[in-house]
Amino acid sequence: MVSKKIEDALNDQLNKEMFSSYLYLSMAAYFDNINLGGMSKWMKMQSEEEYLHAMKFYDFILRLGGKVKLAAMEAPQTKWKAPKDVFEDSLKHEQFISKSIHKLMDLAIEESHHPTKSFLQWFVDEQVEEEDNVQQIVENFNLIADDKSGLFMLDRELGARTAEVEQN
Ligand code: OFO
Repeated sequence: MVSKKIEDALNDQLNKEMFSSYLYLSMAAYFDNINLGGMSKWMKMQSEEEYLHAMKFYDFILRLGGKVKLAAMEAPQTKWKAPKDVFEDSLKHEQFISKSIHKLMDLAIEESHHPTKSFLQWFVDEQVEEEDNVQQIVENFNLIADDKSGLFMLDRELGARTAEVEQN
């Protein structure tokens, strides 16, 4: 059993995760267009991870006996001035998603809905990791500044990303 309020909030987060997937795919396309294949690969993997996040919400809503409602998605940003700006926007986006997860957790606590609290804890922890990962990349960009060989190296490093094992 789940209240309409929690069901709506879970669906809202499902849609936010789907948008995250779409946004990261748009970021990947930006990097492909400027021949930074490593950064594009990183973004594509991030996009896939976000899709899996959305599916966790999808499955959980159904397990609660609720209804999945997919909503219209806004078009993601497609242009950036420089590679570093993309990762800065990614960091801002993750901070926005963290806030949204925290608000959802507040609602689950308010409504004493223990299954949702337990389900969301994974996302609370995951957001700490997501923000930290992107923050580190932004710091790498700060270190290399305008150095083209540094950009090349960072592209290679980000292209070496491998899939993380999803839990839960
Ligand atoms: Fe789903 O963690 Fe990023 O947005």
